[in-house]
Amino acid sequence: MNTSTDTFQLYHYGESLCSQMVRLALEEKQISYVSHHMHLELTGENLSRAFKKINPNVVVPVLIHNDVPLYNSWEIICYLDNHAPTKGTPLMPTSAEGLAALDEQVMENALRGDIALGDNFGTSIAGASTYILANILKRRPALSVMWDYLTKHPDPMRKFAFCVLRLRGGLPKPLYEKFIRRLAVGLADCEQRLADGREYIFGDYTMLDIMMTAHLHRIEDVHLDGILTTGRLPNLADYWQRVQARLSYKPAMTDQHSWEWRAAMDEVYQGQASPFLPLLESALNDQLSDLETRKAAA
Ligand SMILES: N[C@@H](CCC(=O)N[C@@H](CS)C(=O)NCC(=O)O)C(=O)O
Repeated sequence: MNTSTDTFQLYHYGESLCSQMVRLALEEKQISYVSHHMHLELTGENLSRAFKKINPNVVVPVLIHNDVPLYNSWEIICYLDNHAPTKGTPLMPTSAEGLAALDEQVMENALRGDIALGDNFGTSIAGASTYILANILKRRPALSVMWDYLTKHPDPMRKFAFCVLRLRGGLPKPLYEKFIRRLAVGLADCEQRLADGREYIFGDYTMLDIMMTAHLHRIEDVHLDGILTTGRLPNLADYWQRVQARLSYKPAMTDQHSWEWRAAMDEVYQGQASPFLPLLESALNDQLSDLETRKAAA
């Protein structure tokens, strides 16, 4: 690694889960970068011709390393760890359990474009946030939003989803219920992994903890964090405190909040718990009982 000539530029949005993950990785690896903070739904900046030259797929984050653009948050994180293996925190697991489970767990937590919303934990937490996106889109005239997404967004599923969000204020309710049930599966799984008192998901801190930090931060944003105080997820609740106490958390997460996202959160939730919290509680209880029954039978 030649740090003196290395330059990193990050195109990102304050509240995007994938941008948060890459910023956490950059902080953990102690790699400095030039920040290009963008707005997404508020202005449609990511659909502009200028940004399409940087990423024709119009999504953030994009990390540019010495003129080479890198896409996909989990691939960027692996790239950074490979590029600077001895700098900052190593992000790959060293335990046998971690090595065996990493790929599957990364795919479970990633915002993958090749599966439907709600088919893994990552896309479920993104889906559960869409009331916030709808509220931000409401700041712009419906016709301008429809024109932008229908003519400029390359992803057929997303362009349709953004129009539905602008016109209906949210996706159909059964979809949110699907997201919530999928979240219960992931939360129960993490609780179970942490149950032996380990500090992080695979023992030592890894890229999976980066992904979970962004997801738990989002659980707070969508006012589902009451799930951490029910007493059903004691290890995950402690883990959440632990990842927030890391030096990476403030610069990568809270220092990067975007005003329109915070305003939308306040307007959507009005300081109250999400109306989906009871469903999350009951789905989590089912999930935890199921895991206990399976453990007892093993
Ligand atoms: N697979 C990509 C997903 C990137 C992604 O979906 N980014 C979202 C924000 S988290 C985005 O830019 N959305 C804007 C849009 O689709 O218009 C990654 O992991 O980086």
